Amino acid sequence: MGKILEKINEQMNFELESGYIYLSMAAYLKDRGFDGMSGFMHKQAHEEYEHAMKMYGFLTSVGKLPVFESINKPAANYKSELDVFQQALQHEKTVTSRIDDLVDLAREENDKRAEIFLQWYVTEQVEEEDVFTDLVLKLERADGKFSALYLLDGIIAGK
Ligand code: OFO
Repeated sequence: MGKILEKINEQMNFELESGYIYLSMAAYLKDRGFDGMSGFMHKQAHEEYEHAMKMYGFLTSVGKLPVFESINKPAANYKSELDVFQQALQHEKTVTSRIDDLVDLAREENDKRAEIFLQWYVTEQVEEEDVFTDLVLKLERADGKFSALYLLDGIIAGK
């Protein structure tokens, strides 16, 4: 019996943890008065929940019981709005490398259903990294100036 289903279960928990981190970031941004950025992070948190539920659905459909683990406490404070988005980008890079490892393992174990299932996540991660990279760049250019940050808050609200 291969390890891939165990590892997808682990990733399901990590997706939930990602959502928890983004919720904490949303709370920080709301506290700082950036409702647009906060709403964006709420949306990301919801997406992470959906990513986890897709895995939940896959596991149940192949006869593997999904097991939920404890979720680590996320950071409550950040240095700045830029810091939040830089950390989120870093986090997405971690997710990408974890998904890549899962694909490698599915191939190693010649589990085609898992490999095909994981393709969706490979594509999704390209989009996620692209979105966060763009926002980090914009925030770097804002250089902590409130007028620019408020302008960006409106732009990010629409994403
Ligand atoms: Fe599910 O990690 Fe972001 O996307």
